[in-house]
Amino acid sequence: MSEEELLNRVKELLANIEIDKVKDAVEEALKAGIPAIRIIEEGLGEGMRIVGDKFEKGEYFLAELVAAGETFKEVLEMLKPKLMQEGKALKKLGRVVIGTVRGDLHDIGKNIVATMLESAGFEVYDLGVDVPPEEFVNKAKEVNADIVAMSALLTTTMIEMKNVIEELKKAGIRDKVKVIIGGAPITEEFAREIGADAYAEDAVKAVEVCKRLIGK
Ligand code: B1M
Repeated sequence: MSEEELLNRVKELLANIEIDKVKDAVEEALKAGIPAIRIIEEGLGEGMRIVGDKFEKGEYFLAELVAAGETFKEVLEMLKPKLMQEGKALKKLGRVVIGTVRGDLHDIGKNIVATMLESAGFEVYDLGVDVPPEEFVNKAKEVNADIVAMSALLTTTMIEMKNVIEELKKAGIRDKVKVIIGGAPITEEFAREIGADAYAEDAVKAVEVCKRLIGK
């Protein structure tokens, strides 16, 4: 099978919730020498987009969303060592505090961004999901963060990003940290609107942008 066919297979299996077969297909793609980040973005990520579309159309229900989400997370764990190796980080670039904002439990994309940043050489403090603004601020102060990175997947929770920026201002550290935001509903325009320093559409861009933000 060609690289395209192998990636397409990963995508289709996840999209069709053929959970048992996804890991084998990922193993096969790895054996064929396809980089882990391509398997994540072009295989699993694309498959997940189809799952989301089907959920929206009422063809899939929460059970399918959960099954696809858990599978994605398990495969991500499996690919993490490979991702780290591909990044070949040699030195620490800076400290990043990352989390999914309050009210939001989606963490797959955030986990990919965190892993990619770590593999690129950033020291990453992952606060998990449903993170209240004070927690972002406290951790940023505690570790003397260079960057605060936020993820949101729901249109109803995007606004929490603004609240975090406000809290950073109140704590007097807004000018000491750079703020990057991302997630499916987020746009460059929204980032500008709420006063974030940057937006990245995917994990690869997030690494590029974070390096730029700290002048590397
Ligand atoms: Co939910 N969900 N979900 N969900 N879910 C969406 C987001 C939705 C778009 C599905 C749909 O209707 N089409 C919809 C939101 C609609 C809206 O807001 N307008 C939705 C809904 C409605 C819900 C619930 C409300 C459903 C319910 O209970 N009735 C509920 C909310 C729970 C909550 O958070 N409070 C819910 C729950 C769940 C599960 C728990 C079942 C599960 C999440 C499991 C988990 O994360 N551990 C889930 C899933 C899996 C999805 C979809 C299908 C897939 C999300 C995903 O993991 N994508 C999603 C549909 C979709 O997004 N198309 C959907 C793969 C991942 C790699 O992509 O997260 O976009 P993504 O990350 C990308 C980029 O966005 C970017 O880089 C990543 C890698 O390239 N990125 C960043 C992300 N964060 C970044 C940060 C950065 C930079 C880039 O800088 C800091």
